[in-house]
Amino acid sequence: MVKFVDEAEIFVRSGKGGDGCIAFRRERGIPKGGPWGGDGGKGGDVIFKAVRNKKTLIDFHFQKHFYAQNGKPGSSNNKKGKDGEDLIVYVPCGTIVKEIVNGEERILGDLVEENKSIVVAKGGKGGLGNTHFKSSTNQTPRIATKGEPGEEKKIKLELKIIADVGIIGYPNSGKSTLLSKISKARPKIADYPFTTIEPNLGLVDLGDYRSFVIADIPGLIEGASKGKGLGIKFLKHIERTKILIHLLDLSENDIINRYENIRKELENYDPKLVEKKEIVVGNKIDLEQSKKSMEKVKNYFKEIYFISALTGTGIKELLERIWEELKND
Ligand SMILES: Nc1nc2c(ncn2[C@@H]2O[C@H](COP(=O)(O)OP(=O)(O)OP(=O)(O)O)[C@@H](O)[C@H]2O)c(=O)[nH]1
Ligand SMILES: [Mg+2]
Repeated sequence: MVKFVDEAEIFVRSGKGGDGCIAFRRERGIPKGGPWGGDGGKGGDVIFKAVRNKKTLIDFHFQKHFYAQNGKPGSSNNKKGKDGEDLIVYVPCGTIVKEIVNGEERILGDLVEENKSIVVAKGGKGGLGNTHFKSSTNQTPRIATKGEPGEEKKIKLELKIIADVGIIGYPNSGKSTLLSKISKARPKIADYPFTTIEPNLGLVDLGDYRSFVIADIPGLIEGASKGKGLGIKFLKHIERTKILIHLLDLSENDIINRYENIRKELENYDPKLVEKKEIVVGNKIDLEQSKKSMEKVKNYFKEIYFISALTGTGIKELLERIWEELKND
């Protein structure tokens, strides 16, 4: 399985409780009003919640501080201060939440299922207004308590990532070139087959909090399921991806045959692989000899995207299309 661990360290602070109030009743017709100060409101909690439309922890590399609202102080007329609002922080499903205390990690929770949430920092209790301190011996207490402070914590988030998208295709079709164009991954690229001998992973950041993980796997050829070339041992890395990008080198001959060969190899390995959503992409359209093939493949495939992984042509549209598919899952 293609897995890598995404990590982030952040700081959270729950809201402080509002202070209790000291006040006395002063109304016409009530000459000696008693204590009348309200309690402070509770501080807001910091809550982490698992959501499916987040795939990575990338947002937490930009925003690192999360503060819930403080409770408001109580006021006269025995009015309680407003509670501070909770802060809900959304994390991808599968995130492990740890607290770091003096360099030691302690697991607070494991947000695997969608919508599961945990309170990471509890808001402070509100203080008591002087109304609470009235007694037979003290009719006019000048005492109220302060709100409790919020909790401050250093949090480590960890996410084991499974690639959302796998790039497959013949050797030399440009899989690693595409990966390096759309992510910070720097796989080896060369004009000979089987340059890639281990899968590579990259994180694609589309902006607007949209990101996904894509894996480039070593080239496949006819007979791969019987051990030809590098074989199919790497296909297990794409078993759990949601989408396959099937990359075609349009500058080659025999494109459709090659496509079908790979489909057969996938099926031999695991019939489920051919049921997976596949987006077909014709690469190397910057080359003169690719022009002819573009017409041919357009007629063969219901949907096909044309790109040049080298120059970047068509890549934006392709990524948006991938996102369309991912966001609904
Ligand atoms: N002209 C042109 N060349 C490309 C394009 N994409 C990739 N190439 C070239 O094609 C060759 C193979 O690219 P790679 O990205 O290594 O191909 P790969 O599919 O990862 O190959 P393997 O790892 O061997 O399976 C390199 O020389 C790339 O520079 C493209 O869009 N246009
Ligand atoms: Mg490669």
